[in-house]
Amino acid sequence: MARRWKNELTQADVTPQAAYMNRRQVMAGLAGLGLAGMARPADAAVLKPTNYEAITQYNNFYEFGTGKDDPAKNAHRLTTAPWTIRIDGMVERPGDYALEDILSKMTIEERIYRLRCVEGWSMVVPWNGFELKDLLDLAGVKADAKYVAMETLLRPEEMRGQRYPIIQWPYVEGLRLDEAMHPLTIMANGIYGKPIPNQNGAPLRLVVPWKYGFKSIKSVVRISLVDQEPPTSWNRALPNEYKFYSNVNPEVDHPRWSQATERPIGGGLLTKRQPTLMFNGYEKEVGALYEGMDLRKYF
Ligand SMILES: Nc1nc2c(c(=O)[nH]1)N[C@H]1C(S)=C(S)[C@@H](COP(=O)(O)O)O[C@H]1N2
Ligand SMILES: [Mo]
Repeated sequence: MARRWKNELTQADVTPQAAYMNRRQVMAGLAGLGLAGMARPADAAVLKPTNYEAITQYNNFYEFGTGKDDPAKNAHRLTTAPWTIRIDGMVERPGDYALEDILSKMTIEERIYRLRCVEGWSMVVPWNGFELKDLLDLAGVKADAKYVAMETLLRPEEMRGQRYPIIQWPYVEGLRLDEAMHPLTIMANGIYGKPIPNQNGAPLRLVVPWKYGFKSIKSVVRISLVDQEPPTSWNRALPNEYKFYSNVNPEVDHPRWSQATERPIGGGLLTKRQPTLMFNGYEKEVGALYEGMDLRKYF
């Protein structure tokens, strides 16, 4: 399948790190994901160290606790195989899709993306994954579908955070269909050429790089094509603070803090805050999706 979008970030933009991954480890990881033929990211990875630790130990995944280090401590309890994803609603071929069947039909590639959390911190993550559009095409989206709704696994026995009503479980998110079909929108099953760690949303999570991190729902078990704007977890919890779109926008402050700058994670305590970019730096690619929309109203 042809690449429809090209990385502008290089390995030099990846969150700097302590643990250095050598070429052999990267290639082994790629082989494990069925990516052995994918030379470019491995060649890039050999040039620069990457901060695998920061990305896999500083997480938001409330199903495993609300502390930044809780997911890394607790997520090993999650069983991620076998894994099926129900695709239903307005599709030609609804059903329970086994993850391995999905992956066998997808083209896995590396996408180095900025990740901006609404709390004001950021990372740059080299994901491995496939375009959500390819999965939606597999299921066959019907003409009247307008939105995509997604749901995280509900399994309080393994996800201890779900034993507490921090938010309404399961975690749910959604995109407008054109956002979901955009070539920047991927489903990730790997980081740094290795299988995605549980704390980062194994075995498959959404990544929408121009939106605040909470839109990128983890450990997805259901994808529904619908014709109404679906409910989303953080809008349901705090409707005045989080609305449906949640596009990164340095000019629209959160009601309780500024969104003009962000703190890069993984560079040490002296790391300076940096300016937050419109649409997290992806304005050229996605700005047209929101033409004519009042972004102060639809935030
Ligand atoms: N199911 C689920 N998905 C989730 C979250 C969560 O708590 N539960 N947290 C979100 C938030 S707030 C962010 S910033 C990103 C963090 O992804 P990372 O831990 O891989 O950096 O995941 C998002 N996806
Ligand atoms: Mo977040």
